Amino acid sequence: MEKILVIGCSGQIGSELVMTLRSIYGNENVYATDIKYPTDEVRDSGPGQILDVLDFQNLLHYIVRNNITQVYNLAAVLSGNAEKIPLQAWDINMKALINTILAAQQSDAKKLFWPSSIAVFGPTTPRHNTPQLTIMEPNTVYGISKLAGERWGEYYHQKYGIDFRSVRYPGLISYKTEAGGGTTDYAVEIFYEAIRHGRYECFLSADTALPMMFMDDAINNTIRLMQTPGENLTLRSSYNVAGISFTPKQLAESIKKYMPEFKISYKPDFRQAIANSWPASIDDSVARRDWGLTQEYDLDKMTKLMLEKVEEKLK
Ligand code: AKB
Repeated sequence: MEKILVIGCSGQIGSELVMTLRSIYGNENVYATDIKYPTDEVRDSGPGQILDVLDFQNLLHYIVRNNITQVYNLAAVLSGNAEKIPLQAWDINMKALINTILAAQQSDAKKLFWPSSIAVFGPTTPRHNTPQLTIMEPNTVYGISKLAGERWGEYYHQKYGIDFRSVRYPGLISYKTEAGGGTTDYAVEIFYEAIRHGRYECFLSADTALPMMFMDDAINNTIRLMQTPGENLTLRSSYNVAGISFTPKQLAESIKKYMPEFKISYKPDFRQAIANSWPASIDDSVARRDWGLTQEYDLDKMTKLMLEKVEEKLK
């Protein structure tokens, strides 16, 4: 019987991941923690509490007391915010990971999912169809912490047998909980502004291509990776995930198919430099081969659903 802990259950990924895991493993077997209050559906459908992953003793106690066997640790300061508080972000991102690894060593929670990101790549990485193994010289605090985290995960797997699993998420697009502090957040904000005001001022330039993925695809693939027999996994650092690559201009054109009056303008800010250092598209053939990464949503299918759901939500 798996007992699963999701750390960061109130965030963009966590609020949806918890509900999907509960539908698979049973509400009572999926524990949800965060330093922020969760959504009503997360709070009301199963166990959980306010818990700070940086507080190691409390974390370990919670894991042992509830016989946790798997942890999804989603706590992180994202790329844009991390640039404003570099050393604090480094501290939070690394400590959150190391605490869950150490807790895994001292408990039965040996299986650990930790999200990495396309931010592990940098300006010297090949920008198109970025390979799984390539030059990695990230120049953002967030990217440096994600790359270091991948190395720590692989190290603890090889040396101490921790069942560490990870994907390099592209930008994630969802309607339930808004993202916060990332460079790819424009691709979520744009839908809210389209519905509210019929227009959007984008903080990236028109032709900035970045890889993105709709949340349902991200959640399904994350769970698929966690359910794959360990012997099939040839990588214990983190798997490339391509998603769909598009520019703000292409996203705006997709929105216009459903909202012809929609208007976009561009006013790049400090996040443009971050986006310029990331890949435009990704090669994820290793993930497809090892654990069957797939994806259901293309740009227009995602746009249509986002517009419908954000409109419903704002009503
Ligand atoms: C961010 O923009 O910081 C994140 C990411 C790509 O990891 N969405």
